[in-house]
Amino acid sequence: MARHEDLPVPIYTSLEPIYGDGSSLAEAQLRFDNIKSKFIQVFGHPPDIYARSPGRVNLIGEHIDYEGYSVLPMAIRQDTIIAIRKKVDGDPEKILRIANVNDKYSMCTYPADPNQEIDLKNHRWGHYFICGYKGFHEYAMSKGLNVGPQIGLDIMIDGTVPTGSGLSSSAAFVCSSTIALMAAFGKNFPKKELAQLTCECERHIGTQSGGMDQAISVMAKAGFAELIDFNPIRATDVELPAGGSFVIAHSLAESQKAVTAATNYNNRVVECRLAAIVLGIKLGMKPQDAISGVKTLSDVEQLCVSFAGSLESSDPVVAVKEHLNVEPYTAEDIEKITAKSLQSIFSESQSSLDVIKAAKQYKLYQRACHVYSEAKRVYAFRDTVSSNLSDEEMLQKLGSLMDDSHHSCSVLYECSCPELEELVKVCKANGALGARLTGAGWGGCAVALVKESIVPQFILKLKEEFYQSRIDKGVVNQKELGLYVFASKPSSGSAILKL
Ligand code: NG1
Repeated sequence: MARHEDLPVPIYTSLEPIYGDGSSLAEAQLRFDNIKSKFIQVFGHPPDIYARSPGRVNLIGEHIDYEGYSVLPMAIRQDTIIAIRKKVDGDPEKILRIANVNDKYSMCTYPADPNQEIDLKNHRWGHYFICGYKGFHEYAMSKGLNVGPQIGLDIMIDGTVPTGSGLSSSAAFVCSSTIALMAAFGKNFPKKELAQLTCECERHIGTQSGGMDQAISVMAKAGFAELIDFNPIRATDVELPAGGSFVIAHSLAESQKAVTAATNYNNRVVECRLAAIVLGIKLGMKPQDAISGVKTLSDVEQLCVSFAGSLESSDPVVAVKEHLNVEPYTAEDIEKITAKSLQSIFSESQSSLDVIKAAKQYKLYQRACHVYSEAKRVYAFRDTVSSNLSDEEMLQKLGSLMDDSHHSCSVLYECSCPELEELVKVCKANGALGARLTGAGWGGCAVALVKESIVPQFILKLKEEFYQSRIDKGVVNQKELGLYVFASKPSSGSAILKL
């Protein structure tokens, strides 16, 4: 039987298979009616077809997907819906008109040219659609698929994943864009290829994204979290224990990942690569071989494990503790080991060169300790869920793994922020079995594992102890609080809708 990542994106003719039959369905019906009428109002025609992709919450496995390690997210019900229509042949304008149901986002237009460069210095919301547009065409070309002459497109977007929240609004947008294009051009690719291509095409926005968000958005299954492996991409269903619920709460600090890439997200990708190269050299590789062959910490894990074996351990962190300095490295310190300048090591990646320009020091020890220990916690989480423990014991154990993950993100990876620290503390003080930042961090959301029976009371406490002072200061509107703190069940992945 084909694994579900080998299947194409499902095509539905009604909303029930995605949104169920309760209040979510009624809400979704209103959104689809609205996007259709706005489409007609703005473009003068109904759309040809729709696509949707969800956001996600990562339960455990932070900042390790780009190091090649497995992660464990689940899709949430908030998603991006896209309505699309191909212009008729002979359309002289050949432009892409990208509108949004939310008036906050004014219409963006771009040429219908898959080879266009994205103007990164001028960040526009429509750029995320262009990532999908470029990715779709690059993929189709690499497979020799004929998608006909360049043609204008009308597009309307409706996104409910809060932006800058660590819940992957960007991946929901890029995946739904790519899938809408695929559907508009009468194509459908296997989910694992879509996950790969959407990960690559989101990099056009300037972040060296790891692939978790696109993989879960495309491959999620209702009712399950997924263990996502990379190289090759694979999704394995993980059934969560009964009696627990995940509450997602926004710290109200916006994480502007694309804008802060050089000092935050991409900085960590570069630090991990340098840590891996230095470990490789210290463990016997020739500098030039390490520079050309080592891309991620997973590439040198075996060397680290063999070293640990000599000290009767199998933990790669043992090698990190022996071979990397706790004190931060300067560029010169690293260049003495690599015998090559950082500029030439990263000469092929402009976004990495931007990191080097901005960085004063590199915390190789701390980043490597986080990555190796977090990778282990993901498997410990998966093993706990499939163990013989009682549901109660399982929930306790999962909570404590989440707490350890947060501590590592905060202290070793330094991707937290004061608001997230406060929020996680409030969660723990009010009965969360575990709580941690989720997604890239530096703002955005925390996720807390809470006994199902106390969810309403827990959310009320968060409102009192975290949000009320912010409502008073006008940071957030009382009426919108439901968008910022909610319990979530695992939802389904991307779909094409012919309504
Ligand atoms: P979010 O939280 O969506 O910014 C980012 C990356 C992931 C992963 C996490 C950290 C993108 C699109 N997503 O997620 O691949 O590395 O950070 O675990 O860049």
